Amino acid sequence: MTLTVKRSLALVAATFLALALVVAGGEPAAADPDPPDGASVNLAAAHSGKCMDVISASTDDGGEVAQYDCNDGANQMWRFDDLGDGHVRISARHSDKCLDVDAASSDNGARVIQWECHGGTNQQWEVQDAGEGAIQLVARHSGKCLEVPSASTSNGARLQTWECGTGDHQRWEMELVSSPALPGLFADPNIARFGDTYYLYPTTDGFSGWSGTQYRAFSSTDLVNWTDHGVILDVNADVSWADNSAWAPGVAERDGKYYFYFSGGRTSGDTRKQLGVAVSDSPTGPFTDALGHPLVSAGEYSGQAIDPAVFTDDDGRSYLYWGQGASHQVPLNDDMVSFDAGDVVSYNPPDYNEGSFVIKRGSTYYFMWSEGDTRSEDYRVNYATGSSPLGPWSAPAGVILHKDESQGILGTGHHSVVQVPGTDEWYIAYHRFAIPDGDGTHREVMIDRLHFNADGSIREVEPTIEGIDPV
Ligand code: FUB
Repeated sequence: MTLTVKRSLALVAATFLALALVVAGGEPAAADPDPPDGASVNLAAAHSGKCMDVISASTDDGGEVAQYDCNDGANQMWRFDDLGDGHVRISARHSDKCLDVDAASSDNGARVIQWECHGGTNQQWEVQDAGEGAIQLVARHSGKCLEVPSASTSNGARLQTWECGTGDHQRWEMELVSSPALPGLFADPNIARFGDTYYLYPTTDGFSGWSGTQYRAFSSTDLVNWTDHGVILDVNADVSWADNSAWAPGVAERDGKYYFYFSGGRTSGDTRKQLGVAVSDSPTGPFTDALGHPLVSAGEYSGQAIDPAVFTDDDGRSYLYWGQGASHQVPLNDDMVSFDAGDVVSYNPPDYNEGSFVIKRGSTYYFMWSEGDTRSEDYRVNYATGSSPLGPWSAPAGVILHKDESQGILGTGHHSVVQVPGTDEWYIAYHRFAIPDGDGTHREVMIDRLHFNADGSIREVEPTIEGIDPV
């Protein structure tokens, strides 16, 4: 299945701009009523400044939705998913249940609750521009607006739907809380550009023990709007020597074929991870295991055989990097599915853990890696420089991506980097703990700018909540 994921931060940006202009006494800008797909927001009623809230953080079907003093709780964070037809699904982040008009009533005064998401039109909302940076939310089944009854300013006032008007108690102001590049839980993004399109290949996250089996591919022409091409490889279904732990892939192209390097483990017997390679005629798969056995078997080299990444140099030669606990680096043979064991070199800076990735800028090669444990909020990225794809590498040059507690951004790491062709614009894709309530198995993918200093060193990345503008 191919699903086009349309994200737009325009509304949020316009909201902030409009509010800024109002504060400054200028003409408010028109908001673009286009919701940020997959983003999470707080919604404050314009008349009271109070936030849309699931009372007592209930996770039950029928949990009451009211206004309450804004408090940053996950029961006040609402995720917008674009349904692609002018409507959105709005779900509470603490419960994953949907904003729902009770019993699909079309009456004025119909109660609004949370309920398991089922796709009914009483769980679909149209986002309309309500001026001055605010929006109205119109229930699809009834055409009525979400409001605070009688413009109450009390905590606990339960929300309902009513004929749409112009009152502030039907206008909602959004504050962006989280806006991942890909909607949903994903990690270890490997970003690449083939032809005129960018591709992202992440780990599918949200499974205890990282036990997911499926890899998906996403494509984009602007690094912001991503198309989900569905499952491109399932290690349980498609790989004879693995049945889980589909982690952190890498990708490369050669002569019109695409090579997908991946790790897999087994749930019984020898559960150590191994590294494989799959091949396809398309960057969006489906991919087929090229060898029928691992490319790197467990125990062949020190550390865990995970986290492959490929760098292709200007002369067309590709290099494979992998390893957790130890970094191994080797030129790939022309077939892209083998290498000469005698060519493998290792480089182990003191805090190296995993997530190797190499780029070249000018004549300098940058070897980057993740330090710490992906379950730690201190997970971070460091780098070294060298004069060839295999080094020798300098001493670690310094951490270039780490948490920003002031924004609630934690566990930033396992990254990859892409250059906009013909420019010196670079972007870093990485994961962090999901916001809210993420951890080492509930992670989200972000893309931010990567800048170089005049001396060629990498400037520390400023991780953002909102991500980037389209390139
Ligand atoms: O996503 C599973 C594992 O977590 C990856 O292989 C590591 O790099 C870490 O991010």
